[in-house]
Amino acid sequence: MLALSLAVLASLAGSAVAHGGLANYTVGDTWYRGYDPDEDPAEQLGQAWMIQRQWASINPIFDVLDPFLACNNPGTPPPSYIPIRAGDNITAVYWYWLHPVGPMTVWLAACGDSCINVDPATVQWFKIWEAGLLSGNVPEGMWYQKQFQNWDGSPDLWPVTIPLNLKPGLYMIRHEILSIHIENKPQFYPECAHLNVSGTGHDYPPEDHLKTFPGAYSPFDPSINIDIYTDEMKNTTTYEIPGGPIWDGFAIRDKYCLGC
Ligand SMILES: *[C@@H]1O[C@H](CO)[C@@H](O)[C@H](O)[C@H]1NC(C)=O
Ligand SMILES: *[C@@H]1O[C@H](CO)[C@@H](O)[C@H](O)[C@H]1NC(C)=O
Ligand SMILES: *[C@@H]1O[C@H](CO)[C@@H](O)[C@H](O)[C@H]1NC(C)=O
Ligand SMILES: *[C@@H]1O[C@H](CO)[C@@H](O)[C@H](O)[C@H]1NC(C)=O
Ligand SMILES: [Cu+2]
Repeated sequence: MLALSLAVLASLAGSAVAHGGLANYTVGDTWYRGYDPDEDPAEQLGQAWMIQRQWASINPIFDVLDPFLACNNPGTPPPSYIPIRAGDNITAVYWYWLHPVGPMTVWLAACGDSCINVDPATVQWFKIWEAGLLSGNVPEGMWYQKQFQNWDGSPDLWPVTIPLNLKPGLYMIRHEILSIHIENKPQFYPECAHLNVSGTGHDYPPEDHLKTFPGAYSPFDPSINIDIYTDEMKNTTTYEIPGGPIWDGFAIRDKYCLGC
């Protein structure tokens, strides 16, 4: 275990393995293999088992207006979907993650009849989950991004719940890690998969939760274009996660169904 983490660290020290990405998804006990940028694309693209959009490299996206901010580059769609019931968890698996500072968010977008011909840059995304600074100050505090890392060789697990009342259908799910450890040079790490959501829900978020990528973020957002190493940041113990409020489906149910 220790050996593995040292090996990982060693390999990270001087090489291109420096970032990381979303390798697999689990729902209950079922594992879904994601795209692997280190393997031959020809053996992955279009395979019946593929459920994740292609991300050609582990490198970050630096520009909030990058045309591939939604589902990474090139975002080639897979043929298959992860089946999941609304209310169940989907867990993103990273085999390692290094960067400690910045928010993590999860988004969904409805595809309509199929996700395959959908351009992730044109659909309406809504945020269903977020976590940022958990305690302490901005440069040195505990962020979820740091807390979710394991250094004993076990994978880093990121579970989120598909909103119980979400109406069934085909959706894209987008996991984004935003790393802000370099001054005024944010790094975005998005990956997307296709979901086939079942259940009995009827809800969908209101208009003000719907965003596009690019579009959801401003280059001038002080949470994105940020220098975390100033004296002021040492005194700052709050961090506003970009992209607006989350929609978890519960608020609307409670409004119409008091006592449910
Ligand atoms: C996880 O995904 C990687 C490719 O990203 C694949 O090689 C591996 O087999 C997957 N693991 C499981 C348990 O599905
Ligand atoms: C489901 O995900 C939530 C986070 O969204 C987490 O708090 C909870 O522990 C997860 N449940 C299981 C069974 O993994
Ligand atoms: C989605 O799942 C439903 C069953 O819940 C199934 O009937 C349907 O064919 C699936 N759609 C796709 C595109 O896989
Ligand atoms: C940070 O807080 C300390 C202690 O309260 C104070 O002396 C200092 O002026 C603050 N610095 C800034 C940049 O706000
Ligand atoms: Cu990196």
